[in-house]
Amino acid sequence: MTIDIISVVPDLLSSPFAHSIMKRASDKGLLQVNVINLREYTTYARAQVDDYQFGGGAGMVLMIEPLVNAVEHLQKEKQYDDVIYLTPDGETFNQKMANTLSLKKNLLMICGHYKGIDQRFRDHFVTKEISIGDYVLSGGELAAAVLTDAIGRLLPGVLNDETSALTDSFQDNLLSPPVYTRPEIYRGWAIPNVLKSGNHKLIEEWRHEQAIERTTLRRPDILE
Ligand code: 6GU
Repeated sequence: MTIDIISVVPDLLSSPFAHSIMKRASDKGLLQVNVINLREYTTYARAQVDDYQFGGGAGMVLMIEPLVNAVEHLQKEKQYDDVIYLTPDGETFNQKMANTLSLKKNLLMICGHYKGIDQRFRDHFVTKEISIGDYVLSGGELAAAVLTDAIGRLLPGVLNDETSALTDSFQDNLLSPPVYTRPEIYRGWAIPNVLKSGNHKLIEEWRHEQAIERTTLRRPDILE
């Protein structure tokens, strides 16, 4: 899968995919992330990509022309399944959307900045608008990194243990149960006995109960 990300601050996206699971995904050739600098696609002087908004008001708006230049240039190489604009007024991202997007071949993400982007680009080029939550970030880059991570780790072969994405929180509308590792007792705090029982059926039952209890307490809204 490829994810292309258009940004005016491409440096913000140099590190998130260079480590850990995202690095493994790209080393294995399962996920290719390309960050595109919008300023390379402007014809305006001094690499200008934004301007004041018509009608007045504070804040700059990304101009349509550099965005279209960039998208149409990229579209010569590949066809995108979706052109995603990251914006606080988009649909709130969740695990189900990550699952759906992980089945696509080529995604293009557009990061806005300042007051956003010219509405005509949204009307004519964007196919999905996504937010990562009800708060405002200074740009779409961190949101694009969040989506790319959530999608990338779902690609077959990215995680070592293929079952581990299936047991994630949210994957079955339940939060994950507690987990423990060595030492067995720390400062007198012991791990639950059942985890040492060797009885896999009992352990699975306990984990399921814990997941239900945790979800009931913390996120009754997602419980089916
Ligand atoms: Cl996708 N962008 C920005 N700028 N702020 C956000 C967001 C996206 N999602 C939540 N807040």
